[in-house]
Amino acid sequence: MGELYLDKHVAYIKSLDKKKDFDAVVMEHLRMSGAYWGLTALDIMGRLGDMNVDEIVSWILMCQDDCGGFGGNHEHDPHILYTLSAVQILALFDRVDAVDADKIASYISGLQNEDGSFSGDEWGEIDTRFSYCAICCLSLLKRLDKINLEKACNFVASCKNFDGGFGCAPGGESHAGQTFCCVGALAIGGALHHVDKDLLGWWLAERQVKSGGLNGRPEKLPDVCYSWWVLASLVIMERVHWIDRKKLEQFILDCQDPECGGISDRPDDAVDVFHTFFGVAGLSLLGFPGLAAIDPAYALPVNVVDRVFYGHKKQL
Ligand code: GRG
Ligand code: ZN
Repeated sequence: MGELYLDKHVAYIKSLDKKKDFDAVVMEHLRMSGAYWGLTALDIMGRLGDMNVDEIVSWILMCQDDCGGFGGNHEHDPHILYTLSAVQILALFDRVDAVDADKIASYISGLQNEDGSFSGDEWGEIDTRFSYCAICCLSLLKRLDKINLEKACNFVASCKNFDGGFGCAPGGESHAGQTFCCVGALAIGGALHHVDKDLLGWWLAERQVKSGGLNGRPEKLPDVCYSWWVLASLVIMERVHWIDRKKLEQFILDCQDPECGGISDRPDDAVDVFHTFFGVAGLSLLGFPGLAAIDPAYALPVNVVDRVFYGHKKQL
């Protein structure tokens, strides 16, 4: 088995907080999601305890708008993507009670459209990514009753294509990222009967290329983040044995920077926190030793999801 440079990845993620270079500026507007990727990766690697919880929680609270939604950073406009990331981070730290769940739920329910779809923010762009964010976030807040869940799931189902995959809107090309959002939303919403598991399982398994990596659509290059989008969908549908797991594991390990830590999209590219998270998360789904299990629908450690729903004691 290849080596996972766990300590290096922990050091890389921790170093991002202090960085003030170009990457940090680019990251500024999606800092909330960046924080979710980094912190969840740390938790899977067993190192979340090193972080200053109160400092992070008070920064998250500063990013909340009066309407209940969260922005990507302090004084940024609210968006459903960052609202999910904020709630996911609070769940990681067992601090969901620090926010008013009804207020967040009212922001999210206000984004649902007549056809069951969700807009990402007040500007109205519609995408199945936002359906996933709405359903995942409300489920974590135990407020799924605040939307029309049946309509939400029917809209997601209307984005299913002839190949079994899903797109961003009805008629949109199948893409593994959107497919994860739709399968995840339907799994959480209790509506997986809309998924043709064999047809979609086949399309997803075909995403594996010679190097062992996975791509997001036919004819495209492999990329470590699809080790999440594709693999999580296969795990939810119980079809993960349809790909060569050992070859995928090796592809992810080949994308590590053994000196400075972090994981890139493809071998020898520059690392970033997004691909570091999805690499570690993919290895977790593959059962790599030394990593905590991640839930394929909520994209949070299994022990965190259990704590949210069954109130298990904090595991430090
Ligand atoms: C909590 C895990 C989690 C997600 C939140 C934001 C979101 C919900 C989901 C995003 C799903 C998505 C659309 C992922 C795809 C990201 C990606 C690699 C896009 C690149 O697409 P192309 O077409 O690249 O530029 P390809 O790989 O097709 O060449
Ligand atoms: Zn990628």
